[in-house]
Amino acid sequence: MSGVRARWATCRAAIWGNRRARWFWAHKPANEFTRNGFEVIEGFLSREECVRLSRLADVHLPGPGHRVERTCYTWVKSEASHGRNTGVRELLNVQDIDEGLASMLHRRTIQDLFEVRLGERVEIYGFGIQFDGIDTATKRGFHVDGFFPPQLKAFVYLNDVEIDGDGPYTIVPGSHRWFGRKILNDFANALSTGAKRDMRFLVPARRARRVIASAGTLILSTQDAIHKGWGDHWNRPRHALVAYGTTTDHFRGGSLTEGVEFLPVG
Ligand SMILES: O=C(O)CCC(=O)C(=O)O
Ligand SMILES: [Fe+2]
Repeated sequence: MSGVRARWATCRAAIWGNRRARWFWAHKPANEFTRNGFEVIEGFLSREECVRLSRLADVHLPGPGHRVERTCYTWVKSEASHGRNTGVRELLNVQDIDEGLASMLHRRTIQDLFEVRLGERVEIYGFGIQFDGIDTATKRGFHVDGFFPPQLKAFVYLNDVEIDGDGPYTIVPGSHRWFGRKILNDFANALSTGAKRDMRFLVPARRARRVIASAGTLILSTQDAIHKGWGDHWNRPRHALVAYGTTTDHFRGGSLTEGVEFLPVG
């Protein structure tokens, strides 16, 4: 496809995706999660469980990206060529090496939390544990992970996030319902060299909420809301458990595969 046609295809996809997202959110029950695009629930995990999961990740995360066991692998973001979020390492499909997480998945604890808010069934692909190292230079700015289908993430801080320098999750309340601004940003990306789904313009940074919270706090989030990790993450690394899901209607099955392309073959 020629450059112009590819760009036009990107713009059409942005319009289509945002229209479907707008329709999706227009038909949801009214509550804090559907209004803001996220909800913060304190005390979801005990401090002991937070320490246990952080240690489990620390055992496997050092070194280059590699397979651990079954579908569990590590993803070292600095191995991607885009140069963003280079301080992040993640252990993916942790449910395959940890009974506690396997049982949480099976009991549908997180799925239920989303379901009561969305009024529809939700599936989780799997759990990741992220180590987000100190990074004041390469953090990706405001973006959405996708427009449609809805991508749902549940983040649990595994250590206290007390100040901006601890790297809080940052999200613009209500922005999952925005339409024109997201499309314009995607047009701008198609016309320049902007990364897909970056939201660089018309985002009022003052309205963004930085989630400062203690270890064990759960953040339910829909990733079509405009969000980012905090760019000036200077104080201490952050560990977070992340559950990745979507509505059952859009679930493709299988477990997490993000970043597997960077694993050594064999
Ligand atoms: O780690 C964070 O605070 C945000 C990262 C992010 O953009 C995401 O997980 O979609
Ligand atoms: Fe994101």
